Amino acid sequence: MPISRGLVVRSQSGFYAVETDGRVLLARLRGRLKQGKAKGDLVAVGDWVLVTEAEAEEPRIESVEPRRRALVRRDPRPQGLYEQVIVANLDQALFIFSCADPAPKLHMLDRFLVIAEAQKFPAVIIANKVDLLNRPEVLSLFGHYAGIGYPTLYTSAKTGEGIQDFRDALKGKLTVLAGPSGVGKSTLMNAIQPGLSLRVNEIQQGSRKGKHTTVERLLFKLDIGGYVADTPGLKALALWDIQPEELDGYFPEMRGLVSDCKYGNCAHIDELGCAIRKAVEDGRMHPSRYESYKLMRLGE
Ligand SMILES: Nc1nc2c(ncn2[C@@H]2O[C@H](COP(=O)(O)OP(=O)(O)O)[C@@H](O)[C@H]2O)c(=O)[nH]1
Ligand SMILES: [Mg+2]
Ligand SMILES: [Zn+2]
Repeated sequence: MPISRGLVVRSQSGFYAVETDGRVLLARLRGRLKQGKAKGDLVAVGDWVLVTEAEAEEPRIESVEPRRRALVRRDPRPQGLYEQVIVANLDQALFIFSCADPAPKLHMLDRFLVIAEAQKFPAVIIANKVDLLNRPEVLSLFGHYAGIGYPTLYTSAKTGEGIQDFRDALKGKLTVLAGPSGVGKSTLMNAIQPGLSLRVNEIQQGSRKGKHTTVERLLFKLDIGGYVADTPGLKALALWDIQPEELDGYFPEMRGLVSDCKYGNCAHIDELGCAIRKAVEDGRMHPSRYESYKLMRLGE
């Protein structure tokens, strides 16, 4: 019985498209893999699997390789907490915002960055539409992120500025793209690969929390090598499985400072002797980042 190793590039309703040696097999999960009470998705896009092809039977996924990491969403269900795997083995997230038109919602970006920290994958920031502002204006919006440690690319899909860097950032990697609508995600992707029709993470208004729908998940193959995940609804990840007390650990620029706070359980909101507040006052933490922290900490 032929057996091959492949990458899951699409999943929908129990069927998985597995790319292997230039072929794509439409496979289902071998029954025995499903035994026991599942605490999470057994297979997801980005997983490496072994598939067998028996005659007169549809291809079967026999086993799934351990994941290096995954973008997950914890879903409360009647039978307990269930871990949805949105993308397995992702290498990075690219968070795309525009400098203007629409103006960047940096608090949303900061939420995304917290998710990346909590789920332990690297994040890259794309500041698109740099053609609409002058350089000092652009840097006043995004300039502080590089200092925190987030690589920041400045691009214009209109003038072509930074497109080569954008391409290099995607090359050979499995990337999740996210960003509000209208910032230029489709235009940027088209600039590096014409015809690529992404639905990508349009941030839907309103929460879909609790609603369990079977969504199709896709990986787009890039001609330059690598994949881009087209996964709607990143916002639904939200922050609800992050404890308020651990939030300061997901702001890299706060991590080294919290031990200097006067009180061990400091929330860094209005406590006396708070090292974070002091850092904001003397310019070591950006006020906008601190504002984002407070909003998240207070559950807003
Ligand atoms: N000035 C300018 N406009 C851009 C740029 N990139 C995209 N746009 C325009 O912004 C609008 C939204 O772009 P689109 O790619 O559809 O955004 P998406 O919703 O994020 O996919 C379109 O009218 C694009 O032509 C850019 O770098 N500069
Ligand atoms: Mg689009
Ligand atoms: Zn403090």
